[in-house]
Amino acid sequence: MQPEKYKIEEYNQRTIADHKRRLEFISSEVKDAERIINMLVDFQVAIPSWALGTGGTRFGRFSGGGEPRSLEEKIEDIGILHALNRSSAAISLHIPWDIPGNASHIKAVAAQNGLKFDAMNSNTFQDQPGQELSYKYGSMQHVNKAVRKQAVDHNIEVIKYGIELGSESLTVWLSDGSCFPGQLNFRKAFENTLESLQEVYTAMPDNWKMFVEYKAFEPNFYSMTVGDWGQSLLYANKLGKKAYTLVDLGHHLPNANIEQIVALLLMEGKLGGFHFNDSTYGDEDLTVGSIRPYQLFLIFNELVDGMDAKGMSHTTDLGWMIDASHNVKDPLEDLLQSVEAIMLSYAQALTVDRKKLTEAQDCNDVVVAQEILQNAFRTDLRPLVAEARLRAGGALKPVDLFRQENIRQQLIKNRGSKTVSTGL
Ligand SMILES: [Mn+2]
Repeated sequence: MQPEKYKIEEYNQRTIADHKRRLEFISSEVKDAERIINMLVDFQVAIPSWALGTGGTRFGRFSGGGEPRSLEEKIEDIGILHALNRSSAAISLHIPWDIPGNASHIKAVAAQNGLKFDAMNSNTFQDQPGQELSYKYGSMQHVNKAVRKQAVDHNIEVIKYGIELGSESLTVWLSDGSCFPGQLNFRKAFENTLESLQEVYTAMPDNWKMFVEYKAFEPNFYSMTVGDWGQSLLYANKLGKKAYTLVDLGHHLPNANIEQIVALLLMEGKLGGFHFNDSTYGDEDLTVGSIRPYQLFLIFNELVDGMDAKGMSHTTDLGWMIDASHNVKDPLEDLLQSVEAIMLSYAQALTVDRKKLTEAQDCNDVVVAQEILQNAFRTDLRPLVAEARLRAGGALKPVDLFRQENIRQQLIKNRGSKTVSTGL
């Protein structure tokens, strides 16, 4: 199903003259264009196995058809994305929605598509068919030790799957919390959760990382037991050096200053992973950069600044993943747009003149500081992002090629129009 190499090359040839003209202009405007292009080529964003179908709503789901019916087909979908943009070289698996029954076969399918396995994701926010004890009142926080043990055992099972696939990290997102005052003893809930996480932490190989993801509300609406970055950081610090906080852009209270959170977590050496999406109100999981592109840029500005201050590798020292869902767009087109928005914000952050910004900050020149950031944000760097794709063998305009090649129609022909992918 992947567009063939020669088709991508033919397509690129048709618009290469326009592209080269734009590239030449921007390369003369921006310092270090060549360095930025090379960094963009290296930067990869993982796609979660649950983002390839329609979902993310508790109301109607409207399948666009051709949704993947199996883990193999999900990998195939990400292979299509990666062939088009050369920036989606990893898949993040969710257990039990996508159990790799035959690990060596699944690894081979991934390798054929040029993909690696990013963080593994456990699920104790739903009861599975045949599950002995219920998570209705929480999992790792539960007042009953047997429920906590079931949640711990599940996470250890997820680690085992991950080891077989070559993954090196586990993301734990807990929906634990309470819906009403008095329902929960906050301290006991925290201590039970910490004890459970410690058992999982101990079961992780030494080269693994644990990402503790927080969320302000939903599905619990009065308290969340890992509700914000402070709580996540508490767990991560108590667990040890393999534990980190994971920031999901949609998991904050409205108007939270996420860029400041990112800066301080990096300063503490405790930012481990990142989930990209966008939202207006809460956790709508919309296309990255579709609502607040300036905020996304400001976050990347802190990411680049904070990683450079610690001598971290942009490509390997943080786990980058999209965590979005789609109900009105084609999921693959949506993901192509999301990756493009991430690359663009990253590129803009790389152009910020940090020396001048520091000078402006040191003499309290608020106006110049703002000018420096907004100048970077308002410079159109799309030709640099397109050039990085071109050099890596991708398409100059991935969404356009996806449509011209009728890829969705081919998927519908192969898989049917009534398929539903597993996920939320
Ligand atoms: Mn997330």
